[in-house]
Amino acid sequence: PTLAELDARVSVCRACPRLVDWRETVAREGRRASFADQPYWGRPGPSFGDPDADTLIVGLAPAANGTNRTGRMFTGDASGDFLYAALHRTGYANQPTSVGAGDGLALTGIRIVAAVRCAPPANAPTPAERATCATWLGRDLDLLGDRLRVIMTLGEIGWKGVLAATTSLGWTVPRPRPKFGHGAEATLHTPTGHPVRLVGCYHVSPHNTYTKKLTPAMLDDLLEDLRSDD
Ligand code: DU
Ligand code: SF4
Repeated sequence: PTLAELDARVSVCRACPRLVDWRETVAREGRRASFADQPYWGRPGPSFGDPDADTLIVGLAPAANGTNRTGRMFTGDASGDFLYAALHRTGYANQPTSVGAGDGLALTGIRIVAAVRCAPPANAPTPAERATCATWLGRDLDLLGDRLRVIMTLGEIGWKGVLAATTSLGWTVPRPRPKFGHGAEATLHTPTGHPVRLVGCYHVSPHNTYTKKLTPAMLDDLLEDLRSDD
C-alpha cells in the first residue's frame, strides 16, 4: 500500500475491543469541558509528517483529549506542545505549534507514529494491545523501507514496540535485547542488511517535562544527534 492507503486502513482498525470502547466513549461522552463543542476524531491516530522521512519518532499512544480529538499525532495536548516546539527549534518542523488539521504544520525529514494507535485508559495499553498494534508499526516500517536511517522512541513502550515489530519483520535485533533509557542506542539491521539506529528518549509527557526529568535542552540534543550516522 501507499502511506495514504496505510493511514486509511489503520484509521478504521477495531482489533482491540477495550481501546475501541475507550476511544469512542471519550469522543462521545468523556470530553474535557474546554473541548465540549468540538468534534472528536475517536479513531486510531495515523502516522504524520514527511512521507520521505529517513527518521521515525515512535511515541506511546494518543492522548484521550489530544490525538483522539484532533486526529493528528501529538496535536492538541501538552506533550505535543513540548515535542513540536523542539522539532521547530531543531529545524524539523516549519512552526512551533500544533493545534489541529489545517494549521499549516509540516515536518521535514521526520515521520511520527504511535506504538499503540488508540487512546488507552490511563495511558496504559495492555501487553496484548501492544502486541496487536505492533503489526501496524511494522507496516509503517516496511513502507519507509531502506531509506529509514534512525528511529527514536519516546519512552519504553515505543522502544519495546519497535523491537517486537522489527523482530516480526525478520530484522536482526541485538541479543540480549537492548534496554531502554534516555540516550540509549542500538543498531538494528533490516533483512537486506541495512543498518538502522535505535535511540531512546524519555517521553514528552507532562509527568516528565514538568518535573524536568526531560528538559527542552535534553530533547534538542537528541534531535540534533539524529542527523549524525553514529
Ligand atoms: O496533503 P499532503 O501534501 O499529502 O500532506 C498531508 C500532511 O502531511 C500535511 O498536513 C502535512 C504533512 N506533511 C509533512 O509534514 N511534511 C511533508 O513533507 C509533506 C506533508
Ligand atoms: Fe487497532 Fe492498534 Fe487501535 Fe488496537 S490499538 S484497535 S491494533 S489501531
